[in-house]
Amino acid sequence: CIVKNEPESIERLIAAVDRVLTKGRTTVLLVDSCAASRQDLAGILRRGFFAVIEASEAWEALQVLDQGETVDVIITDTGLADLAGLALLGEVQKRQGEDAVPIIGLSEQGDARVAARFIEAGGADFIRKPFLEAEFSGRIRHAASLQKRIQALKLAAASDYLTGIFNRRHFFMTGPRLVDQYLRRGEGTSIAVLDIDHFKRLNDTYGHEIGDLVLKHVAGRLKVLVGDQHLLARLGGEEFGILFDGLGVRDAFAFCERLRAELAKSKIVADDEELAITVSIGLATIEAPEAFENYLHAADQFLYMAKHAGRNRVIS
Ligand code: GH3
Ligand code: MG
Ligand code: MG
Ligand code: MG
Repeated sequence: CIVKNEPESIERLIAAVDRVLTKGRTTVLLVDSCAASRQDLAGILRRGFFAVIEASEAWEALQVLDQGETVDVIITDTGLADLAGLALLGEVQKRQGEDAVPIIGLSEQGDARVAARFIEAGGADFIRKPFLEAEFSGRIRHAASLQKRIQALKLAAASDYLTGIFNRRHFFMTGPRLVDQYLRRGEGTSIAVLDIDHFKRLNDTYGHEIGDLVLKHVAGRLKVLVGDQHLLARLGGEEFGILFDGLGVRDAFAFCERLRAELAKSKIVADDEELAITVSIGLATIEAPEAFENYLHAADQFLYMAKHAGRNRVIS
Protein backbone atom coordinates (compact mmCIF):
# COMPACT_ATOMS: atom_id res chain seq x y z
CA CYS A 1 0.00 0.00 0.00
CA ILE A 2 1.42 3.33 -1.02
CA VAL A 3 0.51 6.32 1.07
CA LYS A 4 0.92 9.63 -0.66
CA ASN A 5 3.04 11.96 1.33
CA GLU A 6 0.52 14.72 1.70
CA PRO A 7 -0.37 16.11 5.14
CA GLU A 8 -4.03 15.19 5.03
CA SER A 9 -3.56 11.50 4.32
CA ILE A 10 -0.79 11.27 6.88
CA GLU A 11 -3.09 12.79 9.47
CA ARG A 12 -5.74 10.26 8.52
CA LEU A 13 -3.30 7.38 8.69
CA ILE A 14 -2.03 8.51 12.05
CA ALA A 15 -5.58 8.89 13.32
CA ALA A 16 -6.34 5.32 12.17
CA VAL A 17 -3.24 3.90 13.81
CA ASP A 18 -4.14 5.99 16.81
CA ARG A 19 -7.47 4.27 17.25
CA VAL A 20 -5.78 0.86 17.15
CA LEU A 21 -2.90 1.70 19.42
CA THR A 22 -4.54 4.05 21.90
CA LYS A 23 -4.41 1.46 24.66
CA GLY A 24 -1.57 2.15 27.04
CA ARG A 25 -0.84 5.55 25.62
CA THR A 26 -0.87 8.94 27.25
CA THR A 27 -4.27 10.54 26.70
CA VAL A 28 -4.37 14.31 26.44
CA LEU A 29 -7.56 16.30 26.84
CA LEU A 30 -6.98 19.36 24.69
CA VAL A 31 -9.09 22.41 25.49
CA ASP A 32 -8.93 25.32 23.10
CA SER A 33 -11.80 27.46 21.83
CA CYS A 34 -9.98 28.41 18.65
CA ALA A 35 -10.64 25.64 16.13
CA ALA A 36 -7.57 26.34 13.99
CA SER A 37 -5.18 26.39 16.92
CA ARG A 38 -6.83 23.28 18.39
CA GLN A 39 -6.36 21.44 15.12
CA ASP A 40 -2.70 22.42 14.99
CA LEU A 41 -2.10 21.26 18.55
CA ALA A 42 -4.01 18.02 18.06
CA GLY A 43 -1.89 17.31 15.00
CA ILE A 44 1.33 17.85 16.94
CA LEU A 45 0.08 15.63 19.73
CA ARG A 46 -0.97 12.81 17.41
CA ARG A 47 2.39 12.96 15.65
CA GLY A 48 3.92 12.59 19.11
CA PHE A 49 1.76 9.45 19.55
CA PHE A 50 -0.49 10.87 22.19
CA ALA A 51 -4.15 9.91 22.22
CA VAL A 52 -6.14 13.14 21.96
CA ILE A 53 -9.59 14.13 23.12
CA GLU A 54 -10.60 17.59 21.94
CA ALA A 55 -12.86 20.07 23.70
CA SER A 56 -13.65 23.56 22.54
CA GLU A 57 -14.97 24.88 25.85
CA ALA A 58 -14.25 24.30 29.52
CA TRP A 59 -17.70 22.84 30.18
CA GLU A 60 -17.09 20.33 27.39
CA ALA A 61 -13.82 19.32 29.04
CA LEU A 62 -15.56 18.89 32.39
CA GLN A 63 -18.20 16.76 30.70
CA VAL A 64 -15.48 14.48 29.29
CA LEU A 65 -14.06 14.05 32.81
CA ASP A 66 -17.50 13.51 34.34
CA GLN A 67 -18.17 10.75 31.82
CA GLY A 68 -15.21 8.95 33.39
CA GLU A 69 -12.94 9.09 30.34
CA THR A 70 -9.35 8.23 31.18
CA VAL A 71 -7.38 11.44 30.85
CA ASP A 72 -3.69 11.61 31.76
CA VAL A 73 -3.04 15.28 31.11
CA ILE A 74 -5.19 18.32 30.33
CA ILE A 75 -3.83 21.09 28.16
CA THR A 76 -5.82 24.28 28.27
CA ASP A 77 -5.49 27.54 26.47
CA THR A 78 -5.57 30.05 29.30
CA GLY A 79 -7.70 32.49 27.38
CA LEU A 80 -10.85 30.38 27.10
CA ALA A 81 -13.80 32.66 26.54
CA ASP A 82 -16.51 31.19 28.78
CA LEU A 83 -14.34 30.01 31.63
CA ALA A 84 -10.69 30.95 31.73
CA GLY A 85 -8.02 28.26 31.99
CA LEU A 86 -7.60 29.25 35.63
CA ALA A 87 -11.25 28.64 36.36
CA LEU A 88 -11.10 25.26 34.62
CA LEU A 89 -8.11 24.43 36.79
CA GLY A 90 -10.08 25.30 39.93
CA GLU A 91 -13.12 23.36 38.81
CA VAL A 92 -11.13 20.20 38.01
CA GLN A 93 -9.38 20.39 41.40
CA LYS A 94 -12.72 20.85 43.14
CA ARG A 95 -14.27 17.85 41.41
CA GLN A 96 -11.30 15.49 41.44
CA GLY A 97 -9.51 16.37 44.66
CA GLU A 98 -5.93 17.16 45.46
CA ASP A 99 -4.31 14.73 43.01
CA ALA A 100 -6.51 15.70 40.08
CA VAL A 101 -5.32 15.23 36.50
CA PRO A 102 -2.32 17.50 35.82
CA ILE A 103 -3.26 20.59 33.85
CA ILE A 104 -0.84 22.38 31.60
CA GLY A 105 -1.61 25.97 30.61
CA LEU A 106 -0.87 27.33 27.19
CA SER A 107 -0.70 30.91 25.96
CA GLU A 108 0.94 33.46 23.71
CA GLN A 109 4.21 35.07 24.74
CA GLY A 110 2.61 38.23 26.10
CA ASP A 111 0.95 37.23 29.35
CA ALA A 112 3.76 36.29 31.73
CA ARG A 113 1.62 37.02 34.78
CA VAL A 114 -0.98 34.54 33.65
CA ALA A 115 1.67 31.83 33.74
CA ALA A 116 2.67 32.75 37.29
CA ARG A 117 -0.94 32.77 38.49
CA PHE A 118 -1.64 29.50 36.73
CA ILE A 119 1.30 27.69 38.32
CA GLU A 120 0.54 29.14 41.74
CA ALA A 121 -3.04 27.93 41.50
CA GLY A 122 -1.74 24.39 41.09
CA GLY A 123 -1.17 24.10 37.35
CA ALA A 124 1.33 21.37 36.52
CA ASP A 125 3.19 23.39 33.93
CA PHE A 126 2.88 26.28 31.51
CA ILE A 127 3.93 26.42 27.88
CA ARG A 128 4.24 29.56 25.76
CA LYS A 129 3.62 29.74 22.05
CA PRO A 130 5.49 29.41 19.81
CA PHE A 131 7.23 26.32 21.16
CA LEU A 132 9.47 23.52 19.94
CA GLU A 133 7.43 20.38 19.32
CA ALA A 134 9.98 18.33 21.23
CA GLU A 135 9.70 20.55 24.30
CA PHE A 136 5.91 20.55 24.10
CA SER A 137 5.77 16.73 23.96
CA GLY A 138 8.49 16.40 26.56
CA ARG A 139 6.68 18.55 29.09
CA ILE A 140 3.46 16.60 28.59
CA ARG A 141 5.21 13.25 28.98
CA HIS A 142 6.92 14.51 32.09
CA ALA A 143 3.65 15.65 33.67
CA ALA A 144 1.98 12.34 32.78
CA SER A 145 4.82 10.27 34.17
CA LEU A 146 4.86 12.24 37.44
CA GLN A 147 1.11 11.68 37.75
CA LYS A 148 1.52 7.94 37.12
CA ARG A 149 4.14 7.78 39.87
CA ILE A 150 1.84 9.62 42.28
CA GLN A 151 -0.97 7.17 41.48
CA ALA A 152 1.37 4.20 41.96
CA LEU A 153 2.47 5.55 45.35
CA LYS A 154 -1.13 6.13 46.38
CA LEU A 155 -2.05 2.59 45.40
CA ALA A 156 0.96 1.19 47.25
CA ALA A 157 -0.02 3.16 50.36
CA ALA A 158 -3.54 1.74 50.21
CA SER A 159 -2.59 -1.87 49.45
CA ASP A 160 -1.66 -4.79 51.65
CA TYR A 161 1.73 -6.02 50.48
CA LEU A 162 1.09 -9.75 50.96
CA THR A 163 -2.40 -10.09 49.51
CA GLY A 164 -2.71 -7.07 47.22
CA ILE A 165 -6.14 -6.10 48.57
CA PHE A 166 -6.73 -2.84 50.47
CA ASN A 167 -4.99 -2.46 53.80
CA ARG A 168 -6.09 -1.32 57.24
CA ARG A 169 -4.96 2.23 56.57
CA HIS A 170 -7.18 2.52 53.51
CA PHE A 171 -10.10 0.95 55.37
CA PHE A 172 -9.85 3.57 58.11
CA MET A 173 -9.14 6.45 55.72
CA THR A 174 -12.13 5.83 53.45
CA GLY A 175 -14.56 4.02 55.78
CA PRO A 176 -15.83 7.06 57.73
CA ARG A 177 -16.57 9.00 54.53
CA LEU A 178 -18.49 6.05 53.09
CA VAL A 179 -20.50 5.63 56.30
CA ASP A 180 -21.40 9.34 56.15
CA GLN A 181 -22.57 8.86 52.61
CA TYR A 182 -24.71 5.79 53.44
CA LEU A 183 -26.26 7.46 56.48
CA ARG A 184 -27.07 10.58 54.46
CA ARG A 185 -28.86 8.36 51.97
CA GLY A 186 -30.97 7.38 54.97
CA GLU A 187 -30.19 3.71 54.63
CA GLY A 188 -27.74 2.69 57.30
CA THR A 189 -25.49 -0.24 56.55
CA SER A 190 -23.42 -3.06 58.06
CA ILE A 191 -19.81 -3.84 58.83
CA ALA A 192 -18.21 -7.27 59.15
CA VAL A 193 -14.98 -8.61 60.61
CA LEU A 194 -13.91 -11.98 59.25
CA ASP A 195 -11.21 -14.05 60.95
CA ILE A 196 -9.67 -17.35 59.85
CA ASP A 197 -10.23 -20.09 62.43
CA HIS A 198 -7.26 -21.74 64.15
CA PHE A 199 -4.82 -20.03 61.84
CA LYS A 200 -2.01 -20.31 64.35
CA ARG A 201 -2.42 -24.10 64.29
CA LEU A 202 -2.16 -24.03 60.48
CA ASN A 203 1.02 -21.97 60.69
CA ASP A 204 2.46 -24.31 63.31
CA THR A 205 1.61 -27.43 61.29
CA TYR A 206 2.59 -26.33 57.79
CA GLY A 207 4.89 -23.37 58.33
CA HIS A 208 4.60 -19.64 57.86
CA GLU A 209 4.99 -19.77 54.07
CA ILE A 210 1.98 -22.04 53.66
CA GLY A 211 0.20 -19.70 56.08
CA ASP A 212 0.99 -16.84 53.72
CA LEU A 213 -0.33 -18.83 50.77
CA VAL A 214 -3.58 -19.45 52.60
CA LEU A 215 -3.89 -15.73 53.39
CA LYS A 216 -3.42 -14.91 49.70
CA HIS A 217 -5.97 -17.52 48.72
CA VAL A 218 -8.58 -16.24 51.18
CA ALA A 219 -7.97 -12.63 50.14
CA GLY A 220 -8.28 -13.56 46.47
CA ARG A 221 -11.55 -15.44 47.02
CA LEU A 222 -12.95 -12.60 49.12
CA LYS A 223 -12.00 -10.04 46.49
CA VAL A 224 -13.98 -11.95 43.88
CA LEU A 225 -16.93 -12.73 46.14
CA VAL A 226 -17.22 -9.27 47.70
CA GLY A 227 -16.68 -7.35 44.45
CA ASP A 228 -16.08 -3.64 43.99
CA GLN A 229 -19.30 -2.37 45.47
CA HIS A 230 -18.32 -3.02 49.07
CA LEU A 231 -15.08 -2.03 50.81
CA LEU A 232 -12.85 -5.01 51.61
CA ALA A 233 -9.50 -4.81 53.41
CA ARG A 234 -7.03 -6.94 55.31
CA LEU A 235 -7.16 -5.40 58.76
CA GLY A 236 -4.10 -7.31 59.97
CA GLY A 237 -2.92 -10.89 60.51
CA GLU A 238 -5.69 -13.27 59.37
CA GLU A 239 -8.44 -10.72 59.85
CA PHE A 240 -10.44 -8.99 57.13
CA GLY A 241 -12.96 -6.13 57.25
CA ILE A 242 -15.93 -5.53 54.98
CA LEU A 243 -17.88 -2.28 54.98
CA PHE A 244 -21.05 -2.98 53.07
CA ASP A 245 -22.54 -0.43 50.70
CA GLY A 246 -25.97 0.19 52.18
CA LEU A 247 -26.78 -3.41 53.13
CA GLY A 248 -29.14 -3.82 56.05
CA VAL A 249 -28.36 -6.53 58.56
CA ARG A 250 -30.59 -9.19 56.95
CA ASP A 251 -28.99 -8.88 53.53
CA ALA A 252 -25.52 -8.48 54.98
CA PHE A 253 -26.05 -11.60 57.09
CA ALA A 254 -27.04 -13.63 54.03
CA PHE A 255 -24.01 -12.21 52.21
CA CYS A 256 -21.63 -13.18 55.04
CA GLU A 257 -23.18 -16.61 55.33
CA ARG A 258 -22.46 -17.14 51.63
CA LEU A 259 -18.84 -16.02 52.14
CA ARG A 260 -18.45 -18.39 55.07
CA ALA A 261 -19.87 -21.35 53.12
CA GLU A 262 -17.79 -20.59 50.00
CA LEU A 263 -14.55 -20.34 51.94
CA ALA A 264 -15.34 -23.52 53.92
CA LYS A 265 -15.76 -25.53 50.75
CA SER A 266 -12.88 -24.09 48.72
CA LYS A 267 -9.80 -26.30 48.71
CA ILE A 268 -6.39 -24.73 48.96
CA VAL A 269 -3.61 -26.66 47.26
CA ALA A 270 -0.23 -26.11 48.90
CA ASP A 271 2.81 -28.38 48.87
CA ASP A 272 0.83 -31.26 47.32
CA GLU A 273 -1.59 -31.03 50.20
CA GLU A 274 -5.20 -30.00 50.09
CA LEU A 275 -5.93 -27.67 52.95
CA ALA A 276 -9.33 -26.67 54.18
CA ILE A 277 -10.08 -23.66 56.32
CA THR A 278 -13.08 -22.11 58.00
CA VAL A 279 -13.77 -18.55 59.02
CA SER A 280 -15.82 -16.83 61.70
CA ILE A 281 -17.60 -13.57 61.01
CA GLY A 282 -18.91 -10.86 63.32
CA LEU A 283 -21.45 -8.52 61.78
CA ALA A 284 -22.65 -5.18 63.22
CA THR A 285 -25.22 -2.72 61.97
CA ILE A 286 -24.50 0.93 61.37
CA GLU A 287 -27.56 3.06 62.03
CA ALA A 288 -26.36 6.30 63.57
CA PRO A 289 -23.26 8.50 63.30
CA GLU A 290 -20.55 7.31 65.64
CA ALA A 291 -16.77 7.05 65.69
CA PHE A 292 -15.76 4.56 62.98
CA GLU A 293 -13.81 2.50 65.55
CA ASN A 294 -17.04 1.86 67.44
CA TYR A 295 -18.65 0.07 64.52
CA LEU A 296 -15.59 -2.12 64.17
CA HIS A 297 -15.51 -2.77 67.88
CA ALA A 298 -19.13 -3.93 67.77
CA ALA A 299 -18.37 -6.30 64.88
CA ASP A 300 -15.34 -7.57 66.82
CA GLN A 301 -17.53 -8.43 69.79
CA PHE A 302 -19.83 -10.50 67.58
CA LEU A 303 -16.73 -12.18 66.13
CA TYR A 304 -15.64 -13.06 69.65
CA MET A 305 -19.06 -14.64 70.24
CA ALA A 306 -18.79 -16.59 66.98
CA LYS A 307 -15.42 -17.97 68.09
CA HIS A 308 -16.80 -18.99 71.45
CA ALA A 309 -19.88 -20.56 69.97
CA GLY A 310 -17.64 -22.98 68.06
CA ARG A 311 -16.25 -21.01 65.05
CA ASN A 312 -17.20 -21.45 61.36
CA ARG A 313 -20.28 -19.23 61.77
CA VAL A 314 -21.68 -15.74 61.38
CA ILE A 315 -23.08 -13.84 64.37
CA SER A 316 -24.76 -10.46 64.28
P1 GH3 B 1 -8.94 -18.19 66.29
O1 GH3 B 1 -9.71 -19.30 65.66
O2 GH3 B 1 -9.37 -17.93 67.67
O3 GH3 B 1 -8.92 -16.99 65.47
O4 GH3 B 1 -7.44 -18.72 66.42
P2 GH3 B 1 -6.22 -18.27 65.57
O5 GH3 B 1 -5.14 -19.27 65.77
O6 GH3 B 1 -6.62 -18.03 64.16
O7 GH3 B 1 -5.90 -16.84 66.18
P3 GH3 B 1 -4.61 -16.22 66.79
O8 GH3 B 1 -4.90 -14.76 66.89
O9 GH3 B 1 -4.20 -16.94 68.03
O10 GH3 B 1 -3.48 -16.47 65.71
C1 GH3 B 1 -3.37 -15.74 64.54
C2 GH3 B 1 -2.07 -16.13 63.91
O11 GH3 B 1 -1.89 -15.47 62.66
C3 GH3 B 1 -0.86 -15.77 64.72
C4 GH3 B 1 0.13 -15.16 63.74
O12 GH3 B 1 1.36 -15.79 63.79
C5 GH3 B 1 -0.50 -15.44 62.42
N1 GH3 B 1 -0.21 -14.42 61.43
C6 GH3 B 1 -0.43 -13.07 61.51
N2 GH3 B 1 -0.02 -12.46 60.38
C7 GH3 B 1 0.46 -13.43 59.56
C8 GH3 B 1 1.04 -13.42 58.26
O13 GH3 B 1 1.17 -12.37 57.60
N3 GH3 B 1 1.44 -14.60 57.74
C9 GH3 B 1 1.30 -15.78 58.42
N4 GH3 B 1 1.69 -16.91 57.84
N5 GH3 B 1 0.78 -15.81 59.66
C10 GH3 B 1 0.36 -14.66 60.21
MG1 MG C 1 -7.18 -14.24 67.41
MG1 MG D 1 -8.00 -16.50 63.72
MG1 MG E 1 -7.26 -12.91 64.45
